[in-house]
Amino acid sequence: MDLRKLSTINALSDAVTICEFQGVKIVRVIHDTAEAGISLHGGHLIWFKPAGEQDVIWLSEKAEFDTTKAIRGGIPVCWPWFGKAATPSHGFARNSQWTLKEHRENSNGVIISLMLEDSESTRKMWPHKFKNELIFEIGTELKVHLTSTNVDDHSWSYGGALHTYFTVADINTVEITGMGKEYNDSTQGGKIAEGGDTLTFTQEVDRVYTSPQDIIEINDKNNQRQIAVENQGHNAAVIWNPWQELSISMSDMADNSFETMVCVESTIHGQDIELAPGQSHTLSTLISVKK
Ligand code: TA6
Repeated sequence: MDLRKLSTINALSDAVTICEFQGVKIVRVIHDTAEAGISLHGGHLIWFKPAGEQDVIWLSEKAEFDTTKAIRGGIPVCWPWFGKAATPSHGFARNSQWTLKEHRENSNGVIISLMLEDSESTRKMWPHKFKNELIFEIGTELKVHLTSTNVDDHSWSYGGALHTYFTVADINTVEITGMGKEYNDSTQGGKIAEGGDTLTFTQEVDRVYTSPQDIIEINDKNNQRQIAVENQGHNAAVIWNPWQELSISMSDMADNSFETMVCVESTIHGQDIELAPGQSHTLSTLISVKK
């Protein structure tokens, strides 16, 4: 199913329409500068394609769309914890129904803003009141900002990630720079390790880089392009490729689909962000393509 061609159920403006797939509502953006799709289930961006460019974001051909599961690919919003720190894995935000709050557009692009607030069901998993605003700036570049606000009467802390899956032509020829040297190796129980300036892939990579530079670059040689990832409000960058064995074990990934993806994630890990009542913090990722 080509999600971009779903029939419109509601046209909100020249550039923004709502469509639906298997009960999942998708905000579809078609603008002179770019095209994008954002699932309200998970607040999850599922495609982004600047005009005249190939897709930048990877979505699994076996991604499952139902309102109970996280979507494989895109930009999962992992919140209020990263990974298996608690259940469900990567938090509940990527499995929650977000609300479309605002859409705006001009000749530079389109801004979509979504909201997620605590509810009885979130408070059962995490006993705090919060307000999350997720802003997507869609144009020749993609900017995603997740602002979390403490609306409770006590402090709380959180971790998480904008867990972006990028499309690459062939993982075997991809080089990543800017992630820094020190990392915790999640394939070795979080062992602290040190790598070189350039990361290449010959097996599963699951690393939490603890002192990334301002910009991480994915050199996608076979596509003859570089993708620059500028993260803000983070304290780590996770880089992940599951390689073959793990892909085979995952029902929502095709056996060889690891060859065309890599995750570079704007991450809050280890040291959570603590917010006093009324305080906010923003986690961002800014994505651009260079030739
Ligand atoms: O970000 C890397 C990671 O935490 C890996 O350890 C891997 O499990 C991946 O995320 C996907 O997690 P998920 O819960 O979506 O299967």
